[in-house]
Amino acid sequence: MNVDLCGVSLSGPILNGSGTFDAIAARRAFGDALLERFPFDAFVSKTITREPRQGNPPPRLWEAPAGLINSIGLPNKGLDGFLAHDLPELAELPVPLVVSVMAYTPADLADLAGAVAERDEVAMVELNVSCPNVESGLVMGADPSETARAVEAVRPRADKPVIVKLTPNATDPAAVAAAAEGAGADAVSLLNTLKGMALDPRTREPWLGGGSGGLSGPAVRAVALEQVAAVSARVEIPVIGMGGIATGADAADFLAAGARVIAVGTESFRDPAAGQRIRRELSPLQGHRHPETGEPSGAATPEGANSTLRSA
Ligand code: RRO
Repeated sequence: MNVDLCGVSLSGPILNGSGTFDAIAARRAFGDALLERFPFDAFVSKTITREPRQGNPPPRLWEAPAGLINSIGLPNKGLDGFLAHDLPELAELPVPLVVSVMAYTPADLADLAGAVAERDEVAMVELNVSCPNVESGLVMGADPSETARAVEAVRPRADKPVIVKLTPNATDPAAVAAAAEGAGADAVSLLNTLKGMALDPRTREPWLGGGSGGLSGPAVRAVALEQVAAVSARVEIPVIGMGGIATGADAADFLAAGARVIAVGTESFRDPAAGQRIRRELSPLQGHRHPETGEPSGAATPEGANSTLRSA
């Protein structure tokens, strides 16, 4: 099941969604067994920022029907803390490392992405553009030209593949994907969480310390599948599909909709070994795929996958 993602060879098509699997804590809990049976074929770090951040006040999670609303607020050690403490541990993982970065201006994003991309331990950089550009007040990833500006700033600073993580909270995510591609992105990943809110049932005040949050899990799967299909139809660069994938059949659907590889997110909170299980369940559904293009070649239609999407 070898897959080429932007020139990086992966031993399969399963990634994690950024921020949904703490590999450093898992290594502490499970020891080297984690490395021997690592659930993903590439590992995506939690998003980092230039400066350390505390994150949002608690509560940070709300369990929704078939999903989760989070308002974590990007707690992280900042670039220096990440490079000193987390990167050496993440470099021990047996799969290529993708580091997710976020900043509040294109120039700061370029500085951060450049500092990360120059490290040998890092295979690819993912730009999390689900945040406002403080210069324009617009959420970078909600607007095609803002996204293009961010990617244009990063492109000359990173000699590694650059993935743009798309937000579903855009009028036309496929137009944002096309803008990212036009500005030099090597891949897009989608989707990040959908804006959501929950009220405390006793007070009717916002439950989450951050006020509102982002919805993920099976509740968003149909939305994600539609956006992955729309984006895949619009761009030539590889698409990393995610949003509520919980089974091999779900993964097969996203691949049939045009994703080159898929990512498991919220399901890993329920079952830390979900990535492995999904890989196992997907394998008999996949048939033979070309390792570089991801195209199926003459094999049977994967069960659970809507192959008409490919020819549509
Ligand atoms: O940290 C978060 O609260 C967070 C981030 Br940076 C993100 O990109 N998506 C999300 O659902 N939560």
